[in-house]
Amino acid sequence: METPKLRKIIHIDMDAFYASVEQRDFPELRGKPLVVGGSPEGRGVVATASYEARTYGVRSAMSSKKAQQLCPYAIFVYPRFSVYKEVSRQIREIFSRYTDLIEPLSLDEAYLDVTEDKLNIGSAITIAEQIKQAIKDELGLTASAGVSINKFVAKIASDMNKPDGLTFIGPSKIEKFMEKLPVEKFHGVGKVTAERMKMQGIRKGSDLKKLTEERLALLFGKSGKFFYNIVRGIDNRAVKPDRETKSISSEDTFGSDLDKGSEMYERLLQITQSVFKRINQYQLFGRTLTVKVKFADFKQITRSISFEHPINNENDAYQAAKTLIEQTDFGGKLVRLLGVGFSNFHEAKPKQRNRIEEQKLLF
Ligand code: DCP
Ligand code: MG
Repeated sequence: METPKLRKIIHIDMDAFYASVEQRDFPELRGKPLVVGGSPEGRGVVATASYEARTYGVRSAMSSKKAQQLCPYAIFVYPRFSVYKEVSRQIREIFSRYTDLIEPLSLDEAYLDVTEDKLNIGSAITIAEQIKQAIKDELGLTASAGVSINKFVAKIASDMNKPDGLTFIGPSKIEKFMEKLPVEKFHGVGKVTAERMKMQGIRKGSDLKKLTEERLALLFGKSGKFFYNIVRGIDNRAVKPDRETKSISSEDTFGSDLDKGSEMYERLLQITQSVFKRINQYQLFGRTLTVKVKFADFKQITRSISFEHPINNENDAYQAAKTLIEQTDFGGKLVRLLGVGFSNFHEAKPKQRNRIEEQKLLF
């Protein structure tokens, strides 16, 4: 049997994205601890921090109050989303010189499949080097790249030598690499799942590898099968070009069904927070909120609500999710799964208008 051709996948992620753009455009901010988002008076949360501020422990999603305490001399600036969107468009234009198989994950990161590249360069490492150089020369910014044969490993690799890194993990190294990888680095493993895994003695890839596919499916639902394959270096997910994001959601199947109301609300809050993290990264704010609850008897209920304006903060989202979920049997029955999703993004409108304008130009 012919062995299938190995793919060449690159994951690119800009370094301290919003903060680097600010330092590029305002030279007086260079070399300084900078916080984008929030305010020194302690309102709001940090979107990102410059590497100088990170040495004090300032991180994305931290309250500005905490950031201010950790780094009293930090400079706070408001995000300029239109500029970040423009830079995002520019980096995608650079990617498109090499391949059309580009799957953006947020404004500052994307997967590229360069198994066949437009310039016949052949080496994914060389392509990653050239892309990083073009971003530096043309945009005055740095990016980190991960190169491997699948999306999962490429994404982890891009994070390994930040900033300005390039990490290649070849096929012969993948299984060993996966065995050593801590579980919290696995796709789909948040804090809660990582804790649950640790309670069962599962700390890294090699621990997951000892479990059968059935056992993993039982413990972790759909993600279980993914874990089974990925610890063996198998991730066949394709790089999907031009994916239009129609919804952003997150759900969690619990190891043991939840019976306490307080615990359910806590989980609902955690899930809402994890969805919001991605919403912030995409800068896509939805008008429609959907919650999903599956009870121990596998009965599943989804409830949606649409607002006139997009939901742009975590608190409003959580309150709305709470109200929706209280309209189900929530509280009266054991809960197996909770999910929160957003759709109906306000971005969709301008896009449609553009299309109509383009059509007008054509006729
Ligand atoms: N972002 C946000 N809220 C978060 C996380 C990120 O608004 N909780 C925004 C700001 C970041 C951008 O998304 O600049 C990209 O997110 P990354 O996770 O890639 O973080 P950075 O690019 O800032 O840093 P790194 O160098 O670690 O990639
Ligand atoms: Mg980044």
